[in-house]
Amino acid sequence: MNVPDLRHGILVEVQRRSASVVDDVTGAEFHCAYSPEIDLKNFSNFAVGDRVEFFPGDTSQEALITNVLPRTSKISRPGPSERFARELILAANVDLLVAVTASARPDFNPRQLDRYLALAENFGVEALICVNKSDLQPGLPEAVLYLETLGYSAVTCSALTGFGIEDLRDKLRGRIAVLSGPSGAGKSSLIHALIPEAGAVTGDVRRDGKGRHTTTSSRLYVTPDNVRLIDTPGLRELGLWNTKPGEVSGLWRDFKPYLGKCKFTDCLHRSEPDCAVLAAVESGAIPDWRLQSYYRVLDTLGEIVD
Ligand SMILES: Nc1nc2c(ncn2[C@@H]2O[C@H](COP(=O)(O)OP(=O)(O)OP(=O)(O)O)[C@@H](O)[C@H]2O)c(=O)[nH]1
Ligand SMILES: [Mg+2]
Ligand SMILES: [Zn+2]
Repeated sequence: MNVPDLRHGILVEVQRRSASVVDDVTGAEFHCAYSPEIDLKNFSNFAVGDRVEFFPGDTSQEALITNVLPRTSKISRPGPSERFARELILAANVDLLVAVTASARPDFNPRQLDRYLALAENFGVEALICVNKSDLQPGLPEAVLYLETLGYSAVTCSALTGFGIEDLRDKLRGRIAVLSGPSGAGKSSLIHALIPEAGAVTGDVRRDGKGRHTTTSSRLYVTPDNVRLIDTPGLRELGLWNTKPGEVSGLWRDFKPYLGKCKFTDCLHRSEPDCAVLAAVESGAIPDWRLQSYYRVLDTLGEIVD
């Protein structure tokens, strides 16, 4: 028997009994079954972005994924049955979360944007703010300029006209990125603009301006210039679910200097006396919308919010 020709690759699409793998070296895509020997205890499930060893198949045997390599990061949601007991990995090895927001249609909403930034902080993934639809409303909103002072990077672009797309591409190069953000912000349109051959499905924004849920399955797109982008519908509505109330404020970068300085050690910065965070908002050091977005996340912990 021949020695199996084992290769390394990345999962670009995952189904129940099989997955598509892109070969690290050749860039070719293989449709593989899973080896029954893989122990998923430490992995929960296969996810797009997972790095694997695989056997590309030959005349006598089908292509087979033989091993999953350790993850450097994961973005997950509660499993379908036992809530909080089992997690479902939505994307693996992500090193950049692009928080996509529209400058208009739907209206720019900094409190909603904060939710995606908190998600990135929570999973230990760097965030990039992407304000799309610059053709409707150019420039960065004031709230985003503030977020830049906290160390967040931001780009403004238009998937429609192509404005800013090369700038965005430069920031994605060499990374495994996920696009997250509300329905209708233009995530699929941006993937299409960045990777025309992807043919990502886009939908018209609903008449009520809320956007239509269009993308239904996850896919990782790989380009020759080393951009790897994951389009996953699950991220759009993901709330923080693996976080305790007391941990949420630590995800707000501008709250950090004040944490531990409140009168109560378990202060949630709502209306407790001698709260250092509330004092900072009062003095104008922290904008009020940051406090409001924090409350919104705190109030909806464990829920799926759209
Ligand atoms: N004017 C303008 N419209 C855009 C732009 N980008 C996307 N759109 C439109 O916005 C709508 C929603 O775009 P999608 O790319 O489907 O949005 P999405 O974020 O993928 O939405 P979901 O898959 O539902 O989460 C579509 O009608 C797009 O044509 C842009 O830069 N400018
Ligand atoms: Mg989409
Ligand atoms: Zn406090």
